[in-house]
Amino acid sequence: MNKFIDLRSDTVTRPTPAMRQAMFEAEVGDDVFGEDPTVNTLQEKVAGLLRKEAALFVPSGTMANQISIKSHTQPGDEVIIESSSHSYNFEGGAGAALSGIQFHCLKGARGILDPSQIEEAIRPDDHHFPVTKLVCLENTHNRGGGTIYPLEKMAEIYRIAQSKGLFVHLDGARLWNASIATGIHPHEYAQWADSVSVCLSKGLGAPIGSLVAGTKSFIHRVHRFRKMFGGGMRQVGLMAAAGIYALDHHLERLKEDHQNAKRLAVGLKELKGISIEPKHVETNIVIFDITETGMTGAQVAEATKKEGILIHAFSKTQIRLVTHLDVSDGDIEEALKAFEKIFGKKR
Ligand code: TLP
Repeated sequence: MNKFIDLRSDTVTRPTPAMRQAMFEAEVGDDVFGEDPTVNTLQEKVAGLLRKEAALFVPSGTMANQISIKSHTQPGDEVIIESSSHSYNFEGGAGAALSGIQFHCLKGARGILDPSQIEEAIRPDDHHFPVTKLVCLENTHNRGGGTIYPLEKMAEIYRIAQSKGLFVHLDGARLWNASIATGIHPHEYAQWADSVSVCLSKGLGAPIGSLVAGTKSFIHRVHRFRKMFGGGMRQVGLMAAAGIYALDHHLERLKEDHQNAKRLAVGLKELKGISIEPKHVETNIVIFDITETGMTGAQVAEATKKEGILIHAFSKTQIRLVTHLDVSDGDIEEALKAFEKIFGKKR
């Protein structure tokens, strides 16, 4: 048993006994031959949820995003993206290394771009410029603090992209959180993107796995790149079974994570030197500023660790906390007590 309350990420969850049982019982086959029935069921289920023609199971969110980018572009193309997005910052430079694209970064408001910013960033058809080919969006936005992309903005961005002949890829690693928080069905978000990646290994609590969804011909192309990049897996129905279990049992409970995140934000706001706006906490991610505490992020992480709480220091001045399946409301109260011990209450 992990003795720490681990708020570093929602990726740290361990499969529950019931999920392990589902994995144990999974029917499997060789998925590189397309013969794993559990993988096929998961792919159909996710394609159905997102109302796309097809979906493909891949090992990670990073692979899901990068093979999508690769499938939409040619080397030298430009991809419009928000400057703090995951695909630009935290995927090892894969866009440049694997697809030969260049990113055109735009600064969003807590990760959310205005459609007019995208419209302005699209290059004219002139031989001096790279060809703008793709727009990447992230919903919820991780670095933005779990921010939800408003549906109308996504619709407007898609309209602009279509009118200029561009594709839209949605990094929906936490699209489930956006959907549970708003009551907007995942397919309503997915309709405003040509391709969507979703993760099973974050809030949903599966040990591994993401999917890419899109048209049949797009998924055919993505499948080739999954193979090329070494992502073809064999009896991986064991993992797909965990994903199916997660979709059937762990979706609705995301609202508990959202309540816990809000509780953290409200409690943190009472503490000395901490700057946070609880109304900005829309899902399961809490980001706060510690400049006024006089401590660095690394120092805070060390201090909370001594109290049994693991956190992620984004930078010298910013901390991120993520709530998830393995964190109870009691754990949140304990974490708040530890933060109070470190920072003290505001007077
Ligand atoms: N995010 C992880 C870390 O990589 C930072 C986290 O702890 O939040 N898109 C988004 C929006 C993500 O947040 C992540 C992972 C990914 C893609 C990549 O997924 P994996 O880790 O499965 O490659």
